[in-house]
Amino acid sequence: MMFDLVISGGTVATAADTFRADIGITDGRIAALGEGLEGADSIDAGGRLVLPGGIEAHCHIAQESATGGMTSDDYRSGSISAAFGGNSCFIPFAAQHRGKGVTETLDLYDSRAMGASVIDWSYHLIVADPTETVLRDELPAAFARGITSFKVFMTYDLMRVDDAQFLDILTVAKTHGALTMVHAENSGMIAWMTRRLLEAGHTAPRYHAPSHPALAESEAINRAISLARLVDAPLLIVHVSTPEGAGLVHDARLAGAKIFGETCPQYLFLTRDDLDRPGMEGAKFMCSPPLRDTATQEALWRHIQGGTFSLWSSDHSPYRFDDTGKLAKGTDAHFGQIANGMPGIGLRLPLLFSEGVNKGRITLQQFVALSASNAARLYGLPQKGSIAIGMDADIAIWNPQETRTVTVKDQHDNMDYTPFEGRKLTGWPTTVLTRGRRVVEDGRLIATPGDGRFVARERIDLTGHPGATVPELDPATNFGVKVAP
Ligand code: DUC
Ligand code: ZN
Ligand code: ZN
Repeated sequence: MMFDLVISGGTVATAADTFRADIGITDGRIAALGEGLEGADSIDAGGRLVLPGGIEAHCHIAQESATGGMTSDDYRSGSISAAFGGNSCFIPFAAQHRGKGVTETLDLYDSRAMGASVIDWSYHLIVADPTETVLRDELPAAFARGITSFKVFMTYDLMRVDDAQFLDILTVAKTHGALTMVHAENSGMIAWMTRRLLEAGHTAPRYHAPSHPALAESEAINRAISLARLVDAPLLIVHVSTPEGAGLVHDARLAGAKIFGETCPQYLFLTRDDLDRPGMEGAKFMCSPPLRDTATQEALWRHIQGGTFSLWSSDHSPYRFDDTGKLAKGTDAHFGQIANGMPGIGLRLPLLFSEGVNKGRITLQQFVALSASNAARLYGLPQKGSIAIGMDADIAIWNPQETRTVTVKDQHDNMDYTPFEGRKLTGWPTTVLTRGRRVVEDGRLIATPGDGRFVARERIDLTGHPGATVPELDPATNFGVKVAP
């Protein structure tokens, strides 16, 4: 049998196994795994690892903030830099702003992504204005359109939902099989700390860290988990940055709640000391939640090893170090006026491979799970995230021995800095395919903008997560109220 393309001689790894095999690809799908396969076209993967293409499941692309700032990456540059970082699919956000509908928001993002992305994509929908129409009509319509994850904010005055609105969204999401995601930080604590710091004259970027205390995260995570448990809805806590927060995710999972956790490279590779650079340089390291300390890094590695985190995402939020981004409010701006976020879409996987797999902290199987397989399962992409017959031929070929020093010049995003500058990493993706099509080959861009496709996603796969409605919500137990016989 002649395949369209054969990847030969590589070592294939999935979230379950590592084995030697050729991969036969026809019509964009994996058609065979075997030995001595023949194809009309071929890629020699001798001495390389052949992995499922990464799924970057948390990144901000062509997204305007509620205050009007625009990320510096669009779907062309964002998808290209994702591909150079070993990703064959990504899921940025489509952000609803107050007063706007969900359908018009999704239409807007379609116009930004179509014809621009070099890899397959979907969106998570940020819900900032959960009106009756949104809850009744527009969220179900978004779900029917294949947008099966909704994100809410517990902080940011122009974005946040209150607890009752959060419950409404969790309930609609649960009814349809969608996954709710949450940015969990206590808004009042942040506002209060910010005011106190500014009153004391502390305006420099370094004060961003104390303005977002660890307790603000753990309080909000605890509340978010409680809300999800009340209605027995699945909930993903994004960008967990503290051991306390990770502990809450871990405990909730043990208690049988459908809670999932995500962390990001910045919390394991950088610390709040990075905010302490001269002048405004620290602004490059401002993200929310903020960077913490080295003890946190170690604790978060243990939570990765122990399985607390299902997702490892870049939270790529590209704001340049100029007046289009970090310096939009001038060089005298106080920390509360500076855009939150940092870039890293092209380095998410090399960082984890080098420091995780190569240093023996995690197995190759854990790497594959964190880079692709778990995201595929949680976000309804059953055709992606593994290497098996019938699946999309979304594949990343890695050279596990190659060492490079990270520099902004080698990034493919629209940024003018990388927070990981100067870091020496071993293990890099060299070739990436989406649906059997070369996107990047041996470090060269092959695909053209528009080659990527929108992927309509399915409901979250909750196999292995039993339900547990609380008595107070269960009509079958008379809402937990005993009635005299
Ligand atoms: N939250 C994110 O998820 N990304 C960037 C900034 C933020 O607050
Ligand atoms: Zn967030
Ligand atoms: Zn984010």
